Amino acid sequence: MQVAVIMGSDSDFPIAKEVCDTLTKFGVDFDAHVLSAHRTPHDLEDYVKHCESKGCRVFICAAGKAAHLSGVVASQTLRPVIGIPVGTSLMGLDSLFSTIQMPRGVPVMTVGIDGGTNAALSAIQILSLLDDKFYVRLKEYRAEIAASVHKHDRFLHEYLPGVKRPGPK
Ligand code: RP5
Repeated sequence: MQVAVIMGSDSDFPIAKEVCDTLTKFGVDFDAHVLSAHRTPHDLEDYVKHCESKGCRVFICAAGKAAHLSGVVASQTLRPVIGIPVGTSLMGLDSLFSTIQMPRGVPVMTVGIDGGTNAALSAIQILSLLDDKFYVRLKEYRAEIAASVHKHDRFLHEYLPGVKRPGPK
């Protein structure tokens, strides 16, 4: 297992699914579970130990509200932990602050609110340090997203022929 994906509740699944879909697309070997820092603390601890024994390189944790999941996982491993604040309530600001504001010494790398895809990509960037295959796939992905922007730009100008393309004045 290269990456462990943990969500604090099944209600976080839409965001965790983004993570899992992206990891699948890049051919990452991962495992995913619903485990709560508050509701199943002992199971969470056991699972982090299990992941370490399986050689897990990166943890991705998605949680909302008083989002302590990433921080609790980070307290139990030296592997990088990527936190996703889920926008469950208060526009996600409660989750964002709970995830990002870690005490000195126990970092959590935090992506934007509901940033499932970017969390997966960050994990893949970490894995690319160990395996060039992921570096190559990331390069292809950047080319794909640039092509998609160009396609939409062409569409806009076909749809609105009067709109001038930005260019030198
Ligand atoms: C957090 O509380 C979970 O990560 C979830 O985002 C939020 C709400 O959980 P549920 O009440 O939907 O189970 O622990």
